[in-house]
Amino acid sequence: MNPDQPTASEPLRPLRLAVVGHTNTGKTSLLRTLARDPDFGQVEDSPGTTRQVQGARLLVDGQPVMELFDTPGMEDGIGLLEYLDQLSDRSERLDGPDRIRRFLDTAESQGRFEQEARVLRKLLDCDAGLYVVDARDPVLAKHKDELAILGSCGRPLLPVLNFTHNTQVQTEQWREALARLGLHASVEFDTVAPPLDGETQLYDKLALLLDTHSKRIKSLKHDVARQRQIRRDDALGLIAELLIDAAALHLPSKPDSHSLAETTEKLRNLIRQREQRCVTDLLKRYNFRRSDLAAADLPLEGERWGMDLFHPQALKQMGLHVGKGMAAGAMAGVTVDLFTGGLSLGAAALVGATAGGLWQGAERVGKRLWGRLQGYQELSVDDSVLRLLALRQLSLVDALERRGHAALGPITVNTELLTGPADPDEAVTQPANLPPTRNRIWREGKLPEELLEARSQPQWSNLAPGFESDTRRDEVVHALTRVLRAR
Ligand SMILES: Nc1nc2c(ncn2[C@@H]2O[C@H](COP(=O)(O)OP(=O)(O)OP(=O)(O)O)[C@@H](O)[C@H]2O)c(=O)[nH]1
Ligand SMILES: [Mg+2]
Repeated sequence: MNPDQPTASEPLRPLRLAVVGHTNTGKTSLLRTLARDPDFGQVEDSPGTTRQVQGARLLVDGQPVMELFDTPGMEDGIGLLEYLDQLSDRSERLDGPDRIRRFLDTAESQGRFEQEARVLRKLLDCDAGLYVVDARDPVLAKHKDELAILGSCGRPLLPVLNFTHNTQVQTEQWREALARLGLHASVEFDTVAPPLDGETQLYDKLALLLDTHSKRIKSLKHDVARQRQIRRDDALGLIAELLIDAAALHLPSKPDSHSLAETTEKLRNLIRQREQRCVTDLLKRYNFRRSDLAAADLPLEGERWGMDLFHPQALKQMGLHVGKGMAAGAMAGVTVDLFTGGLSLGAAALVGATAGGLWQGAERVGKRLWGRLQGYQELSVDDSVLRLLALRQLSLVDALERRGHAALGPITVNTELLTGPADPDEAVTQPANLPPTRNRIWREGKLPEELLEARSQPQWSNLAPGFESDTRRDEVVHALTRVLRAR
């Protein structure tokens, strides 16, 4: 039996969670991040943004396992607690949930406390609540009072300490205040830049708190991890496709300098557009919007990572060695295969083919060499540009994996953190979960065999007429995906 399958003792319906808390603490943002939906609800840096309850459903294998409900912020906890105390005076010995229900029948719940009533009604209707805290706030009377009210609904509450990336957080003060109210477990989160294991921690604590639903919560947790892995593999597959398209691209040019310059620009533009397409595909795969980038410098323009692929500075920034090709000004980033004459093995090497590869593909390659005999030359991208493409896209994937769907700011790619400084003797600050040598291999090591093979197969490039995919190309893309994963 699958240990993640809900047992007979677990209810068949999805677990229902109300996301509650003071106004403007990031409740809607938390929902966006957990649901991976940047369009969920409305997020503003002002109180009272969410006015109505709205839900999102999380599925595992097409089956709903959890329903999350966003609620309006609590605004007047102090006033409401006073009012509830008065209610208890009149109707004695009501327990917490009954007292709340009594309140929900009063006219005040339609008037002065309308927002709070919506929250409490939803919490009573759910199995548990996530209490979202802006951990930058000091713990004030209003928070204590609203917690007392929420706690009296008789539903387990898991506090989520949000904004934890901020340096001004009052985590200890909050933990102490929460413990005094009997809330001993809490999760630290940041909906804008959630920790990579943030959801795992959240679901683990929730499973402890909600014993009877624990199998379903664990199935969600495992699914989140599985989907993450699948997303990453898909992303690396997209990068592998990009690299094969770029490595295989060869454009013929007449050997005069005007034609060479024109073909160079054409080649560069094809590669730039192809990189942009990869960026768009990656954003889509991670469920981010293109406007997240448009808000900032486009990734292929502007400063830092956004620098043009063929600008020598872009290579330096990634810690890449600037080779001769890049230094050659107008033709920077482009390799010219010079024709020296004859169908010799030397010519084969110039096309970038191995002897075996050349003769196997003699028909096609023959045509290319014929072109050379006619006085044509072939342009292809420099190795260092392939390296830069790989590094930039890998950095983007890392940035997307660290970005919450609540983030409103532009996507920032921290190139230095990912590749290390240009000088290998300098200390390299690597995020703990990245293998330290992964990107260094792209900077310094031998180019993967798969790219060398692609160089000898111009028909593998989807960027030029004559594109022909075959099973070998598919194999090479898969092999390169594995290389990208390992590195
Ligand atoms: N830096 C940072 N900003 C956050 C985080 N969570 C939310 N924000 C920002 O805080 C503001 C409020 O976020 P919302 O998600 O609208 O908060 P809310 O609790 O739903 O607000 P109401 O619906 O008005 O009660 C927005 O500007 C968010 O972008 C976080 O973890 N880190
Ligand atoms: Mg909201």
